[in-house]
Parts: sequence; structure tokens; C-alpha cells
Amino acid sequence: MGADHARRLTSRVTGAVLAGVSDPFPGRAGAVLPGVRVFSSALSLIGSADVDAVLIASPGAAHEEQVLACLAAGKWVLCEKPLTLTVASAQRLVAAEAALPRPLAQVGFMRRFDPAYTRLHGLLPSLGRLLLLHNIHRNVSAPASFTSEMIVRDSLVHEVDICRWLFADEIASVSVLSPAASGLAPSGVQDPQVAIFRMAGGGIATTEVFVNSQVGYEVRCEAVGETDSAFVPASPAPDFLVRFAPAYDIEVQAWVSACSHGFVGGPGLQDGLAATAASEAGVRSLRNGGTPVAVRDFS
Ligand code: ISE
Repeated sequence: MGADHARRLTSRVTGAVLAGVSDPFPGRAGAVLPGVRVFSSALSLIGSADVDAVLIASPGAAHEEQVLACLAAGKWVLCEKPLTLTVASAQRLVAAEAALPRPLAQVGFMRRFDPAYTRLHGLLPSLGRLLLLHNIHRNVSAPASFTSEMIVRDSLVHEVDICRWLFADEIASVSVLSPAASGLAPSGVQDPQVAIFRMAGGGIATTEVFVNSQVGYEVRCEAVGETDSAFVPASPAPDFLVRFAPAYDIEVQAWVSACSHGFVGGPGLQDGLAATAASEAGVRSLRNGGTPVAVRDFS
């Protein structure tokens, strides 16, 4: 993901210069782009006077320390989803940013920038009151290390954010059901999963998330209103980097432009906290046979 963003920043985004990259494996960092500056650590990159803004694409467990360092250094930051893996860590980031003169952090929920999703968002007023969302989220395959809980925290989290955005509402409860697992999923991994979000305003969203589908990378969404429905159609692709390349390009260009003008123009830390809270509820439901779990209000 980081390498993809580095190439995006140097070839498809205007208004920024790639000041350097960091990776726990220096050899991998140096291979991203010929001649790219490699920092010895994420924190040394964040602290550098040559760096004004930071795009974080490390694993979720590393995000709290790195986002905190960006906030402390007064650096703009775009942090890939999930913001963090626990509600407590997300709350610490929200509190740290609240102490600053202005918000600095954006969370990488890129589907809000995907042309098909922004078209659907624009059609919502014509559908009447939004009642239901039906989502499909399939990967071809996932690494053997991708656990049942990561399917919720790293994959389903996209539907968590997109449902909050499309409904303009909070998720009140989450139920994650476990159909018969695919024999092609790693042993012990519950894949597929079916999630049901009950929104605070009464709407319901269903999601099939299937990360070892073998079929293709496929994301769909149907919005059902009182008078009409509209779709994000399936656009099968080899993987998410291909399917959502336009979304990432638009998202990162908008982020660079917003930083240059002194504001955060996309989902912020409060959105990241809300998504982490819903994901935590989803993991608890998954572990409890699909029992609906209330999402605590952290607003
Ligand atoms: C990955 O991290 C993403 O963000 C993709 O959009 C998602 O489809 C995939 O399941 C995740 O692992």
C-alpha cells in the first residue's frame, strides 16, 4: 500500500514532493522508487524538517504511535484505515488532536472518493428516505495470517464507514454472522461473514464480506430508498489496488490540496473512532455467535 501511494505521489498527484519513505525493511523502502530518500524509521521521517505531511500505510497496530508523532510535530497526516485497533487508542488520538489549534488528521476511507460511490451518494436524495443498504465485499484471496477478526477490522471497516456516510447516521448495533466457512479459507478462519448494521435512525445495512472468494475482487452496494434504488455496480478487478486506483488518486490529490490550503477535507479522527467502535462491536458479535452488540456512543 505504501509503495502504491509513493508512486501515486510522484506520478499522479500534483502539489507535493515525495520527501522520503520509511519501512521496517530498509531494502524494501529503497526499492520503491529509484533514488528515493529512505529514512531509518517512521519517527525520524515524521520528525524531519524536510517533511510537511505524512501518509501512513503501516499496519494498524503501528498507527497510534505514528499519528501521535505527526500531531505532536504539527504535521498533516493521512492515515490508512483502520485508524487503530482499539477504541481506547482512537480516543487518545481524538483527545491529542483536540488540544491542537486545528485538526491535522484524515483517515483513509477512500471509498468516499470513488466515482461510483460519489455518484451513488449524489443520487440518494432522489431515492426517497434511505431504508436499506446491501453490500458485497469480496477479495480473491487473503494471506494465511488474515484472521477472522482482521476480516472485520481491516475489510468490513470499509462498509462501516461507507454506511455511516451514506446514511449520514451512526451505527447503533452490529451483528456478524458466521455461515459455513469456505474450505478454501485458512483453517479456523471464519470466511465468509455476514454483517448486519442497525442504524440509529432505523435503517439497516447488510454486508457479505468474503476475502477468499476465489472469484475476483468485487465490491457492490445497493441503496434502497422509499421510492427508488441505486447501485454501485460490481467492477471485478484483480485486487483492491486496481479496483480503487481512481479513488486513491482522487483521495490523495484532495488531501494534498487540502493540506496546502490549511484544512482537513475528508473523514477525520472522529470518523476513525466511530469505525473502530463499530468494528470492536463486530468482533464481539463474531465471537458471540452473531449476537447483536451495541456500539457505544463516543461522540
Ligand atoms: C485491504 O486492506 C483494503 O483496504 C481493501 O480495500 C479491502 O478490500 C481488503 O479486504 C483489505 O484487506
